[in-house]
Amino acid sequence: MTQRVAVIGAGPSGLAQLRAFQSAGEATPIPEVVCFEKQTNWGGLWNYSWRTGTDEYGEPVHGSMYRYLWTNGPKEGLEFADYSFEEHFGKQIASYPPRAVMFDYIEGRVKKAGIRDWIRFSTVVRSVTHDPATDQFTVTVHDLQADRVYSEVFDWVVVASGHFSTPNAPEFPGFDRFAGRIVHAHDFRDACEFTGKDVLIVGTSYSAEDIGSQCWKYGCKSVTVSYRTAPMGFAWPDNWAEVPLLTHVDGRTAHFRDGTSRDVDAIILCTGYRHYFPFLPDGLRLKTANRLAAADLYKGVVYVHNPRLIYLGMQDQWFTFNMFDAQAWYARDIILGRIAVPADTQALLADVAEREAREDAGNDTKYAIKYQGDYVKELIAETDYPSFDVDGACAAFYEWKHHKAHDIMGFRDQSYRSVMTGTMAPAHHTPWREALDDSMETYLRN
Ligand code: FAD
Ligand code: NA7
Repeated sequence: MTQRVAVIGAGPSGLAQLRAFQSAGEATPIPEVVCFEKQTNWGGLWNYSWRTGTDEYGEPVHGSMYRYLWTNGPKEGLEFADYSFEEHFGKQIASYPPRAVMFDYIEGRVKKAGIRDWIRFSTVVRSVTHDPATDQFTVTVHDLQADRVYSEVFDWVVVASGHFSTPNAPEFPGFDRFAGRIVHAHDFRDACEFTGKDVLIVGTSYSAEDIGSQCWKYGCKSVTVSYRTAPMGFAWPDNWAEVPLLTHVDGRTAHFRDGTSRDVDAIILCTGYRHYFPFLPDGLRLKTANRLAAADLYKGVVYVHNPRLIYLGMQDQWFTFNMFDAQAWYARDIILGRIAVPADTQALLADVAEREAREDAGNDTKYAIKYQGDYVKELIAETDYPSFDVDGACAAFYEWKHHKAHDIMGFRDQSYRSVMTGTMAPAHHTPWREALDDSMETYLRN
């Protein structure tokens, strides 16, 4: 009987899985692949929604992306090896595309592959159970449009539901009486809401940096960033400050660990996200921190406690789309029986322990980028995913880090060379700080 594979989520990771099977299917029989996607369209986080809180069906809104978002790293680090930007746009484009441009690119590859009808949209996975007797999974879903709950049986389950969607939202004393808006990055949509305002940001990672920069670009009065561990330390504009951790708020006044205080109009919690899988029981649910060597995943993809359960894209990410591809091709070849997974759980756990130790051995960004680059190389060496110059992609990331250190509000004006086609990206027609219109039409007008 044909094997059945359930893929949960049609974001970049889930779509990579579909594309991996479709490409193998040109030459060999493949399992029946069914992808369940709770949103009405594909693209995952790149499928922008104005909604926050709950969606039209009462489901938690998945989207964490906001208007005016441009990629926070160069596109040359994430390019698909089987579908270049030049193939999609008919020309090379600048290096930091806005979200709509990226969505178009993601969509272009899967439209070409013709796999849309493998996906059941507006269908949320409610539960997955595993029967040890048959070694099969029962996946129960809710077709939100038809308002129908049903179950189907699968031989493999691929969890590609993302992990930057459920907020980690700490509370600080006085929040319940704060005289302004408190919002987590997950619900941030339009920086213009903060024009003319004094904004406090808690957190110092990518969301803090980018949401603060957006607020600055669209005319907020000031940005104060509160750090728990260390400041970001960039050469920020004059109306920025980095201060120690928030201790409490009193009315509109925010107080910090060093005894200083400031009046602020709004607080944006850029405090990260949680790996959250409400549809998985204890025995199948991944529990990991946001790190490069995710816990309990052999080769970063196979769940060690049940090797027929695959997780994609669960790592913290330097590499994204082409890493998800590397994982998806690898998972596909396990499912097709081309790659063997050791039967011994101890061997799987040893693989995880080795990855964790190697990650922990480094303490700088360059090490982390190379670490993840090596991981991508390791996986693509074992499949027919088109090989590419991963070291060249790492070099683009190193340059990007350098450009950020040099000019945090200007790094997006830089260009890099594609490791897929060898062409240099053109300079964008407008400096990022002056480019207020993030539409695809405007961006591509080079
Ligand atoms: P997601 O994109 O999150 O997709 C998961 C999909 O699963 C969604 O479509 C969701 O609806 C679906 N789903 C979830 N639960 C269920 C369920 N129970 N049933 C059915 N479907 C379900 N990466 C970059 O490379 N460059 C960037 O500039 C960049 N910027 C980012 C900015 C923000 C604000 C965030 C939050 C992330 C950013 N990322 C960026 C990283 C991002 O994680 C990846 O680019 C990518 O979107 C991850 O793909 P994914 O498919 O793993 O997850
Ligand atoms: P990250 O990268 O997980 O960073 C979370 C940040 O939040 C980090 O600076 C943490 O500080 C901080 N944090 C977490 N909990 C707290 C509490 N309780 N108090 C203060 N500060 C806290 O999440 P991001 O949203 O920035 O990035 C996620 C993805 O979105 C990323 O891939 C981007 O592409 C976009 P710490 O340094 O641990 O002290």
